[in-house]
Amino acid sequence: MPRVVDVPALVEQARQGRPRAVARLVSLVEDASPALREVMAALAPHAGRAYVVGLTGSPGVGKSTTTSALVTALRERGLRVGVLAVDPSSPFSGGALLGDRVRMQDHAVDPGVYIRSMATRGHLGGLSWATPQALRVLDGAGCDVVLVETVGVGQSEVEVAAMADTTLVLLAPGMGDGIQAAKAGILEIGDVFVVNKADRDGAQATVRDLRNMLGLGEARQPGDWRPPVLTTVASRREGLDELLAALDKHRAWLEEGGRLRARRVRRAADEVEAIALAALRSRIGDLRSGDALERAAAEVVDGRTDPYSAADRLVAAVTSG
Ligand SMILES: Nc1nc2c(ncn2[C@@H]2O[C@H](COP(=O)(O)OP(=O)(O)OP(=O)(O)O)[C@@H](O)[C@H]2O)c(=O)[nH]1
Ligand SMILES: [Mg+2]
Repeated sequence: MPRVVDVPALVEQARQGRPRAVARLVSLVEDASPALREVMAALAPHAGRAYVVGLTGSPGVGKSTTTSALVTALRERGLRVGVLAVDPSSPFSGGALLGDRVRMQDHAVDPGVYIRSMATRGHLGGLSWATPQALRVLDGAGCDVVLVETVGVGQSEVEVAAMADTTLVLLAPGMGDGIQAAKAGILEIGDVFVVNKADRDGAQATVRDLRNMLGLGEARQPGDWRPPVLTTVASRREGLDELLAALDKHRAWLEEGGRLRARRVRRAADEVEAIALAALRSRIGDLRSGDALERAAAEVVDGRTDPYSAADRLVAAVTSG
C-alpha cells in the first residue's frame, strides 16, 4: 500500500538533517514517486549549497576506501558530508553495495555524515535521471559536500561526471587500466586522476602512461585546467592531503570567473531537457493510444500531407494542452 506522503513535513525534517527523512526522500527518488514533483518544488529554494565530487573507476580500484578517507578529512574540517553510492548495475539498493556500507562503518554514528546507496538499473531514465534528484535531496538536507561513488561500467562514469562539480577518476597500477581508461573515454571526464594502490608494482608506470595519454605536454589555452595525476594508498590514507589539495584547487579554479555556475547551468539544462523530453514522449505515447497519430500517418501514406507537416501538427497538439 503506498503511503500518503506529507511532503512539507518530510522536507522540513530533512532540512533539519534528520536521517530518516533524508532516507525517505531518496527512496521516493529511487521509486520515481509521483510525490517527487512536490518534493523538488519544496527543495528548490534551498538548492546550491552542496559541492559535488564524483568518484569513478573500475571495480575494486579503491573508490570506497578513498571515499571513506575523504569523509574523514572533510569531517575534520567541520563539513557536513553526504555519500551517494550509485550502482548502475543493480536493481536493488543495499545488495551489491553492502560491502561499501560496511567499509563506511567508521562514519556510521557520525550525525554529520549521511551515507546512502541507490540502485538505478531498470529505472525509468536510469542513473542520469535519478542521481541529480538524489543530489538535490542531499543538498537540501544541508550537506556541504556530496561524494558520489559510481563503478565505472558502460556509460555510467560519463553520466556521473556530467553531474559532478569535480570528477575524480581512480585507476590502479597495470597497463590494463590505462587502456581501459582510454577506451571508456574517462580521460576526457577526469578533473583529477588518482593512481591508487601505489603500494603495488607498476604505479609509476601507470602514472607515466596516464600523463602521456592526457597529453600534458600539449599546448593548452592559458587558464585551462590541467588535470593532475596523483598517487595514493587509500587503505593507509597516504596521499590524501595531496588529493584534498587537488580537489580544493579544482574547486577554486571553477569558482574563478563563474566557471562553476556555468557548469551547473549546463547541468541543469540537461536535466530540464530530459524531463521535458520524457513528458513529450509520454504525451505522444498518449496520442498513439488515441487515433491522432494513426490518422496523421494515414494522411502521409495517402499523400495528403508530408511527414514533417504531420509531425509539426503532432507537436502542436501535445504542447497545446
Ligand atoms: N594494496 C592496496 N589495497 C587497497 C588500496 N585501497 C584499497 N584497497 C583494497 O582494495 C579493495 C577494494 O577497495 P574498494 O575501496 O572496495 O574498491 P571500490 O573501487 O570501491 O570497489 P567497487 O565498489 O566494488 O567497485 C579492498 O580490499 C581495499 O582494502 C591501496 O591503496 N592499496
Ligand atoms: Mg565501492
